Amino acid sequence: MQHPHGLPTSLADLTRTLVMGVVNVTPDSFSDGGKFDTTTSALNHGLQLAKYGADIVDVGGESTRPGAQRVTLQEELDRVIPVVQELVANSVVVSVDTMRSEVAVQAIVAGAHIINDVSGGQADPEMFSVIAQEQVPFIMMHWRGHSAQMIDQANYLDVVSEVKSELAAQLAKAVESGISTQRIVLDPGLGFSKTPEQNWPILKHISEFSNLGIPLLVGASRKRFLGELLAAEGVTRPVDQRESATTALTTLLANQGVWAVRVHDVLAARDAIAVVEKLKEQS
Ligand code: PMM
Repeated sequence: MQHPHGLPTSLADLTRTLVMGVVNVTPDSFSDGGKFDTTTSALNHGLQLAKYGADIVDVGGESTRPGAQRVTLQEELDRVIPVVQELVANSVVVSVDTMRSEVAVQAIVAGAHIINDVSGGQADPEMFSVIAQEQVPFIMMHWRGHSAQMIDQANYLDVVSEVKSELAAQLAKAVESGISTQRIVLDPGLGFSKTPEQNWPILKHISEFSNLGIPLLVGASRKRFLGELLAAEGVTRPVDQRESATTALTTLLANQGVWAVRVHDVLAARDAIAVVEKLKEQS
């Protein structure tokens, strides 16, 4: 397993796909909005995910669901920083899901190990210099614009090659700004400026993205494209009934050697990865 440099050794030694558990400290995320919107409930959820085997707990204070409005910097800091501090105090490896360099800086001061930027450094012109300075692993997702606009940006002639080349271009900019390729993780950004149908070719051709030679993270968990796949009689499958499909994807992605999956049900993901690893051991 090719890991980004700068991970805690507890993770750097692992040879399987890692599991990133999601903690959204938001009232409005599509998957778990409102469940963990206080420091205490978010912290308890993060600790629970770690207990179930999350290698990384991803803390986010801003919903990125299509159409969502932005929160203020202060609100994002107030949501995220206390949770990061407490999780780190409990020896949890933490990533922070933010598009703001100021949140990244303060999260790193609070002990966060990884920055996860769904805009891949595009939303905040200072993000690259902060990451270059702080030298933490940096997850760069494919992104075309903020949530309010993303539904209108899902225009592709060839989604796989366009997402790949846009990610490669953003990677080149990060490297020009002084970020080592060895600290970067790429993510095709399922559901971000993509229609439900456009996520499937990306998943089918995930090896195209691995060919960039950078570890990959994939976040498919409970997303709308799974709800549409499983729709019955025209009714989209509800968010809390998309787990088996999520786990099926985790199995396939782990079998293809992706670096990490970002999921809500950590135990299910770890179980799927255990099966994949057991099969890989067989002659
Ligand atoms: N998806 C969401 C939020 N953050 N970060 C990365 N790197 N990749 C993703 O696919 C991703 C993300 C939206 O999902 P959520 O509302 O369940 O957190």
